Amino acid sequence: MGNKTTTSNSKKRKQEKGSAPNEESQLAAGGERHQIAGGEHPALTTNQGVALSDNQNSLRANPRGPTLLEDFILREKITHFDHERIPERIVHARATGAHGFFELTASLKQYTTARILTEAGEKTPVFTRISTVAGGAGSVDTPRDVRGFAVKFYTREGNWDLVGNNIPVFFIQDAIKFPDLIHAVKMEPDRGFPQSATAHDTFWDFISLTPESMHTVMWIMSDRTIPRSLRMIEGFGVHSFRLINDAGKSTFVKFHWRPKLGLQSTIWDEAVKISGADQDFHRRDMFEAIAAGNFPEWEFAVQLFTQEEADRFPFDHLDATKLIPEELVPLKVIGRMVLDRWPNNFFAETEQVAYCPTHVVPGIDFSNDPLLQGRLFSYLDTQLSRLGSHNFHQIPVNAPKCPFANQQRDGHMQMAQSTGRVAYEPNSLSDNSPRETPTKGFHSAAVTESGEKGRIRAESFADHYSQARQFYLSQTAYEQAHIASALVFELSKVGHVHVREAMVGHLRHIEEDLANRVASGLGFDKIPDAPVAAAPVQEMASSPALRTIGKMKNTLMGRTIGILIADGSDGAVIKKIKKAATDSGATVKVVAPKVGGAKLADGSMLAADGQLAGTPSVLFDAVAVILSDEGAKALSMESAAIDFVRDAFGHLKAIAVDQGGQTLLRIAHVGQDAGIVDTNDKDAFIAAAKTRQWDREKSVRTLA
Ligand code: HDE
Repeated sequence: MGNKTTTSNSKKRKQEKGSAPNEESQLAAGGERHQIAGGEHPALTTNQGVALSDNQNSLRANPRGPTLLEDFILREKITHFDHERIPERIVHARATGAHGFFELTASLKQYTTARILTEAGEKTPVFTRISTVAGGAGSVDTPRDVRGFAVKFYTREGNWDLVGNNIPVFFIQDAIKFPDLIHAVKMEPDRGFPQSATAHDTFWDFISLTPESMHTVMWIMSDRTIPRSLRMIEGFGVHSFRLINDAGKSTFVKFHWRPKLGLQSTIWDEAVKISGADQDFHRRDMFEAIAAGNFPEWEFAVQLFTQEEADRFPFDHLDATKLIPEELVPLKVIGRMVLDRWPNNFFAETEQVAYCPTHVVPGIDFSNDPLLQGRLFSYLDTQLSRLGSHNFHQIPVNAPKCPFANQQRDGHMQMAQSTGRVAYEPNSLSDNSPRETPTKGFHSAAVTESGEKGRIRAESFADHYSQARQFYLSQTAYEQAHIASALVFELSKVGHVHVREAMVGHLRHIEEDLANRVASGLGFDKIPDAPVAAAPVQEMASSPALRTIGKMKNTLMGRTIGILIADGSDGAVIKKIKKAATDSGATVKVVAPKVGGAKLADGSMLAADGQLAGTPSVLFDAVAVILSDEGAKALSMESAAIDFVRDAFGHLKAIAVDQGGQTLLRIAHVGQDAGIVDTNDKDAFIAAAKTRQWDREKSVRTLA
């Protein structure tokens, strides 16, 4: 018989930490442990606990003959493998998840009975999953896309799922349009592309025919949808919800997450290149941050308002295409979330976690937002097809961490063994069967509903442009240019000219100057007509809170600096820059032509964290280029080195250079500005590394 792994059996059984789950199968397999390559291992068994003697060869009729049907070991292994996948989510398939905790810092006792929001100082475990929307599970991390922001709070009163996005508004007002929206944005059904991109005909065709999407279009064309890190995005519950207090009084609430590291985005060209350099850029960033103990953290805040206040808003808060400006209803910070534990197993947790907006606890209730109302149906339905059973709540990542009991029984993959003869309520046969809890149980808000039934869009939902205009006008000039350029880029990928024209027509209602810039970027010789607006455009106060640029924190915490070196680099300069960066909280990575490292001027070797060809500057927030004259000469022949500095410059990053570094910049035709700093001035470099060199942008690309 062919190759066999040699195993020497060890009779001695050792009680090991973490071996408990395998204990039974080990006993079934004769309690034997096998020694391979010096370690002690439990017996490899079938799912029935039968030890395998050979995991390298299937059972053959003779050494060169057919494989036998009786090989139950082969069949069990292959069949299980064949069924390893469950359907991926139709939206939000690609994601990163992590465990952590939520800590309430200010009580909302006056507004709600929900214990998670009333006991300041109390910590509640969470599982948070951050996703892209359009791409499949294996797509890249950095397309232009909304990010899902879903948090499962395992409260003492049941699970509460806050299933939101990193953008506070949505494309559509009514759930009945969701399948159309998603069919339009996903890869086109006849050709199967583009994967994970809005820049194609069907998406913009749908959008151009859906004026209500214009506000969200402004957000997705902004840099919010190309985040630098999942640790640097905001989160929003989007819809209005209700809080209910012990007197039964309800107050409307919007939920917000604000990242401790501040907001930061990439430059579009940078995001595109990151997709090539590291498809898992965001997942890896989160993994490495948690492993290093730099736990991602967000503030949790609420906007609270009454029905009377809502009646005075110049928009309808039940319309998910509208937000409530912070200047109108300020945010009240009431807690924080820290993600401090990576899942043990990606499939078991990040893939199988099942969020449902219907998962609320007593004291929290829904509003009449017609988008939310549709979601209240969709998520449970989705879980049934993805996870295959009504018992999905028994999967550990989904199970409440508080006791739960009812008379629901049996079903596919039932794990619980309920006891006793009673499986109904009411009953008089059991003293300890679960009963309803009239006072503390879940109550819906007592609201009076009246009016005529029908398939009607409320008139108060008719204003589609005012907040889109407010968003655009609230941005800095740099951000406005990015929005205009993103629109030009996306619409340039649309083959149908009438769709491009229709979009520019809508932009005229948002801001005439924006429409002109996009029309010019698309090469139109005349500006298309604007469609008839369903409601007049209102002038709204500028809201600086809607910007990204001002929300970048003046820190290097959570950021990474790359140092490019080669043979002959000056070790003392490298050390100085490295220390200044790490003292400011940054992570530092050394990049060299060979991963083994470079031989420094003093003859010592410095190992690299990345090889130049595979570690472009797009992976860093700022770079230092520390080279000897010979090193610079050698690197001038390497396109990866030229790209390293050209891209760092083009992506508006600070660059620290010594004399050799300057030589490389010259060869790469990289100009000089305030963001190019001598390595002798480490403080100037650290200050420049904390931001982007926005003023440089006009010198490196033509924006719309
Ligand atoms: Fe979702 N959405 N959605 N959605 N959504 C799903 O549920 C749906 C909407 C959001 O990390 C699905 O379990 C409908 C708004 C996130 O597992 C599905 C409508 C917002 C996630 C579904 C919406 C979201 C989902 C697919 C229109 C922001 C990922 C897999 C009424 C407030 C959760 C799943 C995770 C996932 C339906 C609109 C956020 C198909 C019908 C608005 C973050 O059930």
